[in-house]
Amino acid sequence: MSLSTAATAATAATAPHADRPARPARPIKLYRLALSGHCHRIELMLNLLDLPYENVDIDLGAGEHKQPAYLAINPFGQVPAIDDDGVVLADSNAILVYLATRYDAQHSWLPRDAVAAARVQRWLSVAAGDLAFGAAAARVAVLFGRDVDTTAMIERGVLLLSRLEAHLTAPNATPFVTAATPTIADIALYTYLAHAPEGNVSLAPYPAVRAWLARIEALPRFIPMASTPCGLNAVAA
Ligand SMILES: N[C@@H](CCC(=O)N[C@@H](CS)C(=O)NCC(=O)O)C(=O)O
Repeated sequence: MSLSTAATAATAATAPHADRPARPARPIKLYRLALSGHCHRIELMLNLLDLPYENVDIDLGAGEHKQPAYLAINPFGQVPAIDDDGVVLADSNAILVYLATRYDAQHSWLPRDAVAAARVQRWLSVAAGDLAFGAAAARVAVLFGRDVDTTAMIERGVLLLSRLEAHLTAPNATPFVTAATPTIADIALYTYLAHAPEGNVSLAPYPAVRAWLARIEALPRFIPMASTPCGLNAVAA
């Protein structure tokens, strides 16, 4: 191979997604549980990006997620996972990164700027930590009638909401969590915060958080996750 040929090949190899279509050739398979916020964040992102997809419901109640067929898709035995024409990925935040990087030509959902990208990652970590083990865990316990003490989960959810309220009302606050336009950080945080009352975590004391949730719900092609008559929703009904 000549040097100029090698240089051309190297350029082609490093050009971002030069060989990739702007849209999937066929619908992306989303392995999911309809009541899972981790799964909803992917379905929401697929809709916001206007990508074709098909849901494949996994029966967690029957243990389908621990059977060999599904473990071949995600050895961790969890939903969500996707199959995009042979690209099989698990973990909701990893899938958000993939969808934004591969299909958002404007790079607005996951900015390429170092500081902006780090700010998005910071909230993805919050979604996988304080949110997952706080408000989301409390909701799962209530929803599935688990005999566990949810006090610490609820406290963690309340602390996160008060921190997010402060973040959204700070002098330098932006309409979305990290920017003037939404990013995958907003999507990772949205579902379990919107459904926090189902786990007995109230949104009432947090007007800025509620306004931010409403801004996400006003985005074109937004789709909700079905709400359940649990926790504070049961009290309100
Ligand atoms: N880090 C994972 C967590 C996913 C997760 O916890 N999924 C739950 C449903 S919401 C699940 O599959 N639970 C079954 C299990 O862990 O055995 C992600 O972000 O996708």
